[in-house]
Amino acid sequence: MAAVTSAALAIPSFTGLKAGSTAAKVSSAAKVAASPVPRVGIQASLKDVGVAVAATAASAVLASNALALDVLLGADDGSLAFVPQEFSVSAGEKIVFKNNAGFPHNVLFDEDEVPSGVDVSKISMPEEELLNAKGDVYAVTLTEKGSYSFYCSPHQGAGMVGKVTVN
Ligand SMILES: [Cu+2]
Repeated sequence: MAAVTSAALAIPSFTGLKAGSTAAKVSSAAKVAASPVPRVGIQASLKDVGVAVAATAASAVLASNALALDVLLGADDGSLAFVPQEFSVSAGEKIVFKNNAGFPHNVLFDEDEVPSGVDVSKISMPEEELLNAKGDVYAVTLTEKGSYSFYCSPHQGAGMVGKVTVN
């Protein structure tokens, strides 16, 4: 009797895992949600599993946006700019500069335009370093409230400058 029960349990759990692995192949984003998928339950059809994966992926994106602000280095049209060029963050919120187009770029803060007492060498990229490949990131967290100006040294003359207000 016990053997029959355990066999009956094994079949649905195998089905659940298989549905999960099929969904995970849909996209790389689905992999993030792969582990919770088997918990959806053995009754879920493949279509239901797909919906659950999409919902989980969307909430993961929202959660990461709440903790960090992305700034593109180089606009999609190739122009040499920070996108957005002027923005605000909360003190302690992470700013993630992402290499997008027209690189190499870097991110240097202007020592004359940061709140007093802030050491720009601690928040800027190392002077000789450049982001050379698409998707390279430089992340910084500013804790002193106030306004900061920053620029990309290869493209400062072309107007690749930006401003962030920390509230
Ligand atoms: Cu640049």
